[in-house]
Amino acid sequence: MRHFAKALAVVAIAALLIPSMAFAGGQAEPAEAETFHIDVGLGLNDQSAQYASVEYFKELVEERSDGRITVAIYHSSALGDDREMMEDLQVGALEMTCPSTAPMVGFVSGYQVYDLPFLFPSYDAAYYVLDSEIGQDLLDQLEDVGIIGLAYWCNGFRHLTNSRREVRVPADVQGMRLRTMESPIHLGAWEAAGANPTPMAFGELFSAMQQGVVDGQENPWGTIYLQSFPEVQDYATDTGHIYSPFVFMISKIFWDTLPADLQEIIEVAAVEARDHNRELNQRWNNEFREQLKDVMTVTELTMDERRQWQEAVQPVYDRFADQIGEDLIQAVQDTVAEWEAMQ
Ligand code: TK8
Repeated sequence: MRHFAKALAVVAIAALLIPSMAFAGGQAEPAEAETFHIDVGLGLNDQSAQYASVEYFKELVEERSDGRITVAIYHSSALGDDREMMEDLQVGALEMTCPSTAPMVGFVSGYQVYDLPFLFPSYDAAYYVLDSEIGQDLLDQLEDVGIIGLAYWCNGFRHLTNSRREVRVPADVQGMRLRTMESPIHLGAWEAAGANPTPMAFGELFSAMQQGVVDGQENPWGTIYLQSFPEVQDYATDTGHIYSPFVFMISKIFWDTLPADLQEIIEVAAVEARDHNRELNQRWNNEFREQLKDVMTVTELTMDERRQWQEAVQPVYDRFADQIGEDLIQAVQDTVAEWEAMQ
C-alpha cells in the first residue's frame, strides 16, 4: 500500500513537471523520486560466502541505482527456511532469497535433475550446464510460480559429516540417522546407501545434531566450518557426492513494480555477484577443508572407495527417471559430455 501511495505521488509530481520539460525542449525524464527497498533473506550465517556475495550485490545495486534501491540482508534463517522464504517471494512478502535447488523441487519439478548424485565431475562442468539453455529454461520456469530466477550461485560439493565413527564406504553408514535437504532424491540416495535419512530444514539442523536427533548431515566444507558443525560432529568424509547450486531469485510481484532501468541494474548485478560468489565459494571450500583437519577427522577416499559410493546411489537414476524426465537427464548428461570433450 505504501508503494502504491508513493507511486500516486510520483505520478502527480510528474504530471506537473512534464509540460515544463517539454517546453524546455528536452525529452521528459522518467520520474526519479520513487525508491525501492529489497529485503534479502538467507539461510546461512553472516560468515558465509553467500552472505558476502549478497553484500557485494547490495553495493553494486545501491551505487548503480544512485540510491533508488536499498538492500537489507537477513541471515541465519531469521526470515524462515529456503522453502518458506520462496513462499514469501510468491506473495510479495519478501523481495529476494537464495535457496539451494533441492527445496525448490516442490515449486518447479525439473530442479530435481540437480539432485542426482555424481552428476557433475567438477565446478566448471556444473557452471557449463547451469549457464546453458537447460539451466536458463529451469530459471524461466520459476516465473510460473511467481518468482524471477536471476542466476545460479554456488553452494558447492557436499560432504558427509557425523558424530559416530569414521566413514569410508557405504557399509559405514548403515542405519546412521542423516539429515538431508527436503528432496525425495536426496532421501532416496541415502536410503540406497543404507543410511536412515530424515529431511529437515537447514535452520533446524544444528540443534538436531546437538541433541542427537540426527547423527550426521552433508554440506559443503565452507558451511561445515562456518556454521560450527565441528562442535557437534567429529568425522567428515570427502564424499563430494553432489554439486549443490543456489538460485538467486526475486519476487515477481516486486519485480513488476520496478522500472526497466532498475530491473536491468539488478539483473546485471546478480550475474556479476554470481561470478564473485563462485570464485569466493570455491576458494573458501578448499581452504576450509584444510582448516577442518585441525578440528575433526577428515577422511579422504581412494578411487575404489569413491566408486563404491557411486554404485550404491546409482539406483536413484532409474527410480526417479520418470519423475525428473528422461529427456532432461539425458540433456544434462550430454552437456556434461560436451564440456568434457572440450577439456
Ligand atoms: C541454506 C541452505 C543450506 C543447504 C542445506 O539456506 O539446506 O543443507 O546446503 O545451505 O540452502
